[in-house]
This record gives sequence, structure tokens and C-alpha cells, in this order.
Amino acid sequence: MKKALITGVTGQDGAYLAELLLKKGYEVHGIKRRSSLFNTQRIDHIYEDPHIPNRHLVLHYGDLSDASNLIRIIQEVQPDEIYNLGAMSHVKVSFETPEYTGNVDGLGTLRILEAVRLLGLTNKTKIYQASTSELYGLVQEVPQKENTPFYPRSPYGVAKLYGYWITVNYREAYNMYACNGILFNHESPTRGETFVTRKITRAVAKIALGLQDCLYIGNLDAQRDWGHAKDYVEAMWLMLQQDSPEDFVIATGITTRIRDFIRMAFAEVGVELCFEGSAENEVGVVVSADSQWSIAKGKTVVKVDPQYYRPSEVDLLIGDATKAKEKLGWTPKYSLADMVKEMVVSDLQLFKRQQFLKENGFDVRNEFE
Ligand code: NDP
Ligand code: GDR
Repeated sequence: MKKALITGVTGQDGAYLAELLLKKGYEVHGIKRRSSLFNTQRIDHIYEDPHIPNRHLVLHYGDLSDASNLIRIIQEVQPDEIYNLGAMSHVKVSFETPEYTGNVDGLGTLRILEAVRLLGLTNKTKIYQASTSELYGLVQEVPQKENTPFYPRSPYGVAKLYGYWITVNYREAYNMYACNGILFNHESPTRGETFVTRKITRAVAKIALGLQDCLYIGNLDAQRDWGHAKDYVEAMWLMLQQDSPEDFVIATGITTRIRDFIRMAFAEVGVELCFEGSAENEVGVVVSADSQWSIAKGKTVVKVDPQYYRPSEVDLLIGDATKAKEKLGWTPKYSLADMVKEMVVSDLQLFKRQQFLKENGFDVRNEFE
């Protein structure tokens, strides 16, 4: 039985990847952080009680800022594959916590590589590094591919640039099987609530149910190449099943503006939106609405709030995944429309449940907000 170790197993991708690897018959080990409240909601459905013998999913407390902890876990597990997905992954937040982000996202990657090297596992353990389209930053070329020059635009992007190059360096210097997946944005119903897609689908659901008035949003003009996390974790696994390690772009090749994602999400509840005004004064107004929901024609349901702007922005991402298609046989299965529908339906369900519980006298403050 192959053993995999996933850092960031409690995150969006970690949870989908753990599920995939369990299905493939792996023994999966995950590193989770200690937190004052439970943080394992995304993997609760695959969790196994520690009293069960021969468990397939084993969780270890750890942190990418703690080298001795990582060395101990890797020594104990002796993994065949490590997926380094742990990170402070929010671009806007990285401007507020730049040093921490550098430590975890940049040096954290080095700590994993160095642990494998020091433990003499370079011939056994393959390493996947979660690199990102944020490396491209200021547009140099579109669509972006493996050899497009990097120009990161945030402390997050710069930290990930270190992670990218240290992975390449360990591969070349020590002949390790280490590779970078340069993944473009990917989303799902379990996407973190403060990333723009999930923020939008949650707001659409709450507005439709009469639980929220308005969606406050930042830059409406940014363009992103959005795929589905389920498709993208498949690509991570494929990258570690090759004869030799290489870096791959994973993307859909289609880019969409934030304002169009908003339109698509509102359309899922039968609302047609038009945008009026410009820049900081732009608003989204209801042109027509399905009478099933609490949304009135003429109502302003989207407002720009400059507090969500970034000090420096990545304007346009669109990826060329031809290499992944040719060498890994990877293509995305989900369309953006499928994904938007799935996310809105899932958030509607979540908040209908909240509404039902509230109406029946239960306190749901910590459960959904
Ligand atoms: P999430 O933010 O959903 O998950 C991040 C994970 O990292 C969580 O499990 C989090 O733990 C964990 N983590 C955070 N800080 C530390 C730390 N100091 N030590 C150990 N673990 C830590 O991100 P995604 O699942 O979306 O992304 C996975 C990886 O892929 C990240 O590295 C991200 O930067 C990268 N990436 C993501 C893309 C995307 O569009 N989703 C695109 C390209 C790259 P906790 O649950 O406790 O917060
Ligand atoms: P991104 O994702 O920065 O691309 O990083 P995010 O969803 O946060 O932003 C995408 C774009 O939307 C614009 N935007 C807003 N973003 C947020 N979060 N909140 C808002 O209110 C808002 N309004 C407009 C942003 O300015 C940006 O242009 C994600 C993360 O998963 C990274 O970890 C990963 O590496 C990259 O994707 C690829």
C-alpha cells in the first residue's frame, strides 16, 4: 500500500486530494494545525477513529513553520509521496501578514524538501509543490504557460516564487523527484468563504433567502481562469506518477471577469443583473427576478467597496495547459457553468438549513456565519 503525506489536509484541495488517494487505495497521512475550535470539517466524512486498527487516514498535528515537527512526522510516516498544499493562501491577507506568509509558504517548502533530504529519502519520496498562477502576476504574456516569465504582485506570490525555485533547485541539486503544479484558480462548494467565488455564491444564496441585503465587492474587472478543485487534485496525483519530475500548468484556458461570475451566480436564482456607474461607484441592480425568492426588481444587490482592493493587483490570468494534456492526459471535466451551479445550490442548501433552524428556535450563530 502506498503512503501519502498531505500538508494542508484540512484545506479545500487537501480534502479533495485525501478523498481521491483513499479511493486509489493509499494510506493517507495529513498534517493539521492545532486550533482552538475544530478545523477538520472538510475531512470529517473520511475521518477514522484512532481506535480503529489499520486506519487509512491518519492525522498528525504539525505546522510548516516547525522544521523538527516536519522531520519527525516524515521519519515516522516514510511517505512515498508528499503533497505540500499547506499555505497561508489568501493573497489579500498576505499584504497584512507578509513575514508569516514568507515563512510558511516560502521557507515551509524548503523545510519539507530538506527534511526528505536529511532523512535519506530522496530516492523514495516524491514531492508535489503547490505552485500558483499568482507567480505570473503582472502580465508578461497570455495565455500563460510553463516558460512564461514570472512577476509576482503580492507577498503571497513572492513567497510562492521561493517555493517554486527551491523545488526546482532540490530537483536539480539532489536529483529528487520534486515538481511544481502551477495551478490556476480552482474552486468548489468547500472553497474558503473569503475567496471571491465563494463570497459571491454565499451572498447570492443569502440575498435570495432574504438573509442579506447586498454583496460588497472589490475589483470587478479582474479576470481569472477558474476550474474545479476536484479536477485539479487529479492533476496533482498524475504529476507524481510520471517517470521523471516536471512542472506543469493546470488551467482551463478560459478567463472570466469577476462581474460576469456575479452575473452567472445571480442567474442561478433567476435574477438578471445589470451593472451601472463606474469604478468605486459601480453597482449591480436587479433587472428581473424570479418571484420564488426575496429579490425585488430595481434593488441594488452589489456595491463596490474599495476596502477589498489590493495594493497591487493581478489583472488577467489565462492558462495554457497543453503540456498537461499531452504528457499527463489531463483535461478538466467541469465547465465554469457547472461549477457555479453546484456552488450556488450548495450555499442555498446551507442557508435554508440555517433559516429552518432559526425559525425553529435553535441558535446557529457559530454554525454558519
Ligand atoms: P486553503 O486555504 O483552503 O487550505 C490551506 C491549508 O493549509 C489548510 O489546511 C490550512 O490549515 C493549511 N495551513 C495554513 N497555514 C499552515 C501552516 N502554517 N502550517 C501547516 N498548514 C497550514 O487552500 P487551497 O486548498 O485552496 O490551496 C491548497 C494549496 O494550493 C495552497 O498552497 C495554495 O496556496 C495553493 N494554490 C491554490 C489555488 C486555488 O485556486 N485554490 C491555486 C494555486 C495554488 P487550516 O485549515 O488550519 O487553516
Ligand atoms: P486570488 O483569489 O487572489 O486569485 O488567489 P481571490 O478569489 O481571493 O481573488 C480573485 C480576484 O477577485 C478580486 N476580488 C475579490 N477577491 C476577494 N477575495 N474578495 C473580494 O471581495 C473581491 N472583489 C474582487 C481580487 O482582487 C482578485 O483579482 C487564489 C488563491 O486561492 C491563491 O492561493 C491561489 O494561488 C490563486 O487563487 C491562484
